[in-house]
Amino acid sequence: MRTFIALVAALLLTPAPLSHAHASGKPNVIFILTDDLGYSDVGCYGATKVKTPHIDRLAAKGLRFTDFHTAASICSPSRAAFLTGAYPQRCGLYMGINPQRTAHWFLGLNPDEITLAEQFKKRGYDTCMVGKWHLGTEPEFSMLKQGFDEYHGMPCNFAHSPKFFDGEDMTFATTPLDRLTDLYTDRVTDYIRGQGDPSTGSGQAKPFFLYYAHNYPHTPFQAGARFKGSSQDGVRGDVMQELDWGIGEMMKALEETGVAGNTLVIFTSDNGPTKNEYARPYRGTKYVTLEGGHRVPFILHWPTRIKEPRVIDVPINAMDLFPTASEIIAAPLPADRVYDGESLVPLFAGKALRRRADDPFYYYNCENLQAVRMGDWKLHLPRRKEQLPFWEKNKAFADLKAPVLFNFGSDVTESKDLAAKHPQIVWQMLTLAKGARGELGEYMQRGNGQRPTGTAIPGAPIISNEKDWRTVDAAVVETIAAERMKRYPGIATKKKKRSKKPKK
Ligand SMILES: [Ca+2]
Repeated sequence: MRTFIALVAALLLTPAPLSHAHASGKPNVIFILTDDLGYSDVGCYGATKVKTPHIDRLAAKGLRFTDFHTAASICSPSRAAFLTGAYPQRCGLYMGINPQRTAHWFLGLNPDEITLAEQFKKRGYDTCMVGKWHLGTEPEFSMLKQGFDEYHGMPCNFAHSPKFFDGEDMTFATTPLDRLTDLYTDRVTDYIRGQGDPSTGSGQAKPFFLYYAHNYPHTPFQAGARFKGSSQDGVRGDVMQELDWGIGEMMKALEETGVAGNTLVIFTSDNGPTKNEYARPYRGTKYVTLEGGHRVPFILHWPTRIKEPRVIDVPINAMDLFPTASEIIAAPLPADRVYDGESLVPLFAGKALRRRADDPFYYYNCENLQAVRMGDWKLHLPRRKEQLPFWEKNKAFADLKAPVLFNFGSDVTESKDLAAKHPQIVWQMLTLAKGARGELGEYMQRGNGQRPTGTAIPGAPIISNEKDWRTVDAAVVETIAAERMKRYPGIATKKKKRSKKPKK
């Protein structure tokens, strides 16, 4: 009897089928990931020098989160976390991948990782990626082998490689930066129009997942002719306004094909901006674990399921995307690995998440665990210079001898150290940090929950910081160099030119 009641209750609690869904009942999902766009870079988050009406409209009709955190303050690890649902340290991709770097050219997101795109494929979706990949450039790490049916874009930072691809074909040896938003917008809108077929009356043949990872406002950037001088914030502002325009064109294509209602659009960024003025009111920038590096806009827009627009201050993070998307397409989470996030679906209807507000969030910078969040508390952990990644820009905390404790309740700018006043909280958070290091590692220390980094050369050393490459055995270095020469016969000449300035 109890079983029967439980069954009836379960049936009653099962969410109603999605209305206005296309034939298969599955929603489309578009994940817009901008690059180096900070907390106050768009109008609805406080921008004053640029106008972003299209992004603002998504927020005004959807959910706008004010306490969203990326899993890293630089590109590659942040992207790995979005796509795998795991901390970068867990999925093995915690370094900033640069194909020009001796220690990194052969690394990437492990092909054994299950990406978001692969989840969608399991449920019969069409998958497409437009934009920047930055999870390895060797063929072993291609996005086309990680669940995406098609690809169009600039896979790396311009400084790493200026090439533009359509699938595996290079269409520009040097991407015309002033046309980048146009190129992306054309492909995104063509893709949407090609999917939707309202003339059949039954909508699309297949639902789609589109990962739109625009390279802007990461540098270098140029605005298209129509946007030059359009903003009050120079070229960067013009580029922001053009990016916003492109999102407006994308929404238009969804509306024209009749699928806007049942398409979940996610808008966010991979990390904070390079200048603090775009991260305000938060302290810090990209490259650091102060809030400016991790706290960015996060907007969900889905008219058929998110009926009541709201601003939500519940702390959420990048690892929540994977379980959220999996739940809405009814794809079970793979049972053979740990997921670090939680589905945000309850928030759509104003319900609470399972995790408590004081469950910890860990701020790693490459292999160095630098801060822990617990409710309103944030503890910056002691650290030594040698633990820091080379891109670290937080000079104030570069050689931190004692923990520094902030409380967001009274201090969003991380400026008043309360560590001396709250030794018990400090102790509790140091204990959490110790546990995290045991599982997710620390500089020169493996954690028991870390999965292997993807490598195109099996058995090659995984070195996150180029400076430590010199510790690698000479014979191993030679073998790897030989493989590189085989793959890139001209590499020696190029290396000379590049050796002056290491790039992120
Ligand atoms: Ca970035």
